[in-house]
Amino acid sequence: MGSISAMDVPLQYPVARRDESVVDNYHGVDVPDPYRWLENPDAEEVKEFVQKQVHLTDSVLKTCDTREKFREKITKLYDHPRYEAPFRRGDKYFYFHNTGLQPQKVLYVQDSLDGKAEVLLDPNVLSEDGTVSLKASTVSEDAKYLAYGLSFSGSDWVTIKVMRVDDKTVESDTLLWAKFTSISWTHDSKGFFYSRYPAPKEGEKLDAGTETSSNLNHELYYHLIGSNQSEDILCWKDPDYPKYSFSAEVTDDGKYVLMYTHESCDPVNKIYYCDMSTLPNGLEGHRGQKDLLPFVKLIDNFDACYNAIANDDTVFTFLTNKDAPKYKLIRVDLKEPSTWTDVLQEAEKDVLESAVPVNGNQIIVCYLSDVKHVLQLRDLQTGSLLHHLPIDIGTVYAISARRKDSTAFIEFASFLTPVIIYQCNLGTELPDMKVFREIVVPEFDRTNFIVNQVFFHSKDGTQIPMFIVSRKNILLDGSHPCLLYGYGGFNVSITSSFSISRIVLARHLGAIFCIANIRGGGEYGEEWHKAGCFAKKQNVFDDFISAAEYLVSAGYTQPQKLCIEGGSNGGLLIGACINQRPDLFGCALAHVGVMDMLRFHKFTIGHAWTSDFGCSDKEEEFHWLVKYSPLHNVRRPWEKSPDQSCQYPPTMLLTADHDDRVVPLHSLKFLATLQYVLCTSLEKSPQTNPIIGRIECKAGHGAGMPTQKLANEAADRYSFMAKMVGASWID
Ligand code: X98
Repeated sequence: MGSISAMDVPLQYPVARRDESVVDNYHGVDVPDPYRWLENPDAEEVKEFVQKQVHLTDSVLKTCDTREKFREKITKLYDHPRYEAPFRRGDKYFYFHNTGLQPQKVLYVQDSLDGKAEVLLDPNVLSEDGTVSLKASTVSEDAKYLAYGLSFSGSDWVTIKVMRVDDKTVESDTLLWAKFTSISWTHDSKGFFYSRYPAPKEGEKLDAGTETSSNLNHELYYHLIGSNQSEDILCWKDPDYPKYSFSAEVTDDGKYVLMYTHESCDPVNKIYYCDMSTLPNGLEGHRGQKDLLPFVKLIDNFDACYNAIANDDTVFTFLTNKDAPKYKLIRVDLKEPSTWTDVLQEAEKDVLESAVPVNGNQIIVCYLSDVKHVLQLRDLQTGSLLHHLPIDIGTVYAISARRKDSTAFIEFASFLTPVIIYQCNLGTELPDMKVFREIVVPEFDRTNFIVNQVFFHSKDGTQIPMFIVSRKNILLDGSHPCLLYGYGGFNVSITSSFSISRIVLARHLGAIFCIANIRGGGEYGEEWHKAGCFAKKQNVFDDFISAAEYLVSAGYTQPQKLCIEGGSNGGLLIGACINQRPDLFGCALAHVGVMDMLRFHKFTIGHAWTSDFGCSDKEEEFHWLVKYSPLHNVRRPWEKSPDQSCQYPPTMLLTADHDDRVVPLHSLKFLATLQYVLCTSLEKSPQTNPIIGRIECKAGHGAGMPTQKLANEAADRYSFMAKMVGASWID
């Protein structure tokens, strides 16, 4: 689709070498991979390619005249105090807070909720540019120690450190090469469980997070405070299954350690447990021993997902999807591991997302009901409903409570509510929900906007929900710039959230923004997820395309003004959709996408995604993947469409040098292919819409990005969108 405001002069794309000699044979089918050389991030040629793309993108962004306005406005709106829900450990309270424009949130400690708060750990002092962020911070039960993970430049790698809470001294403990780890303290505060991979090879250690090698052979350790990492107790490994990953959780009563084993990103797991009181010399006694911890197998197949909620001695309650795709609560006595009983049955329509024990014998349960959260207080023993906990239409981001607490903190947000933290007192006859903190964004007036939820039909007739956020009283005359966002995979539900940059888009471009809750996500439980996996992945793209068609036919927008956006698995969604329907969109923003569906499993944690995608090593699965893989489906639309001027929408691919979740090579290879096929062919190409790559430095998959980088990136992509869809700034 031709954009309303194409570039003033055609872009000069860098010439990227094509190595026609690289051809793979998949099950008898030859597949060329001429940009294989872009898979090596350390090669000079790749660095040059990246530099040239950065230069080209800068030259485009310089012409986007709303860029500075976006940057200024977004930065200004970010400049407000933000808080997360407090949590209690020992006799202290802890919470995260950002005063506004601090690059990273800071951890505070106080003796009581209305007592003086002190900074406990400020990651902003750990780097000059705010690119060191906190991950997996955990306070010991007695609040004596904080174990915290540091991530550098947005990488998934974590270095764990330990601090004494009372005098804030940092201990010498330094644990390297942790990744995909929780931190769980034993209740004696002598140490904690964590997970790590073997250290990468020598050459790969230099700039951790830029390597692409596979993450294999995860191991579970126990670290004793004050000791060297080399002395850590190896609790579990399974070299026969190098793709397995392990995590540990000490139960609320401090008696057991539960070990979860995952084989992929599928929500299925094994559960083993160890009664730590049965270890003859405690965990310390295991130091230097060859044996792993004597775990007992409770669930030893990957038949479903099991998450421990609570235990009374040997009686455990689990949240599970075993025979219940919308999840339920079940109970087992470890002494009788073959007898499981239902505590709270699967609901007919709503997905049971979480259950948090509180106030002795109660649980706060959170359901997802047509993509909106619903909270209830129930009896832990019987599952019976005690009270509804009233919340507005939106998302519960956190429930901070312990079984021994009579107060819970509930973090709530929605498209038009920045964050409200409720303090829910359960010590009274009726639960008492009061606003503990409300985040106020200056100059944001929610009364100017309206949120609608519509249900449209996809290609195969399935009803798909979509949120539409717009200014009030808009005319449905097809005139509005529109941003459509989707994800569509991995059981991830995209619920209502507050976004400063989208509010600026709506307020100053008059744009509508929409979230399509397409299949592959968890919005309606495991069936909804599976309906967007494997051979059914095309459903995800069909749903998203139908969402776009709905927005056009209902008069919200028109193709030239419609921008699509997605990240990660959602970046793949955008890549596939511009290949399949280049005519339907006026702009495309694909962040950190999986674009090479034949080779994704070879890099970092990519092997874990075969649970949604399948794998090209298998013949049948290769045929699913090659059909929609963005990299392998770039064709000149003017050659196959009756409209000979049909071209790809203006497209921005975004990636970052330390993205070790979806390695940058996906976007680089896709970018080179799009530019070659569409823009630099020998005959005159009608492709005048720009195809550019924005490659961030010292950033990763998204988590831990400093505030100013977030604002700059949003300004770049939305000013690009504004120019491409012909939207001008409204003061
Ligand atoms: C991941 O790849 C999640 C990565 N990941 C984790 C953690 N554990 C994992 C165990 C097995 C496999 C992957 C794991 O983050 C973890 C555990 C404890 C604490 C913190 C982390 N995801 C997919 C992704 O990023 C979908 C969402 C999660 N993708 C990128 C899928 C395709 C594109």
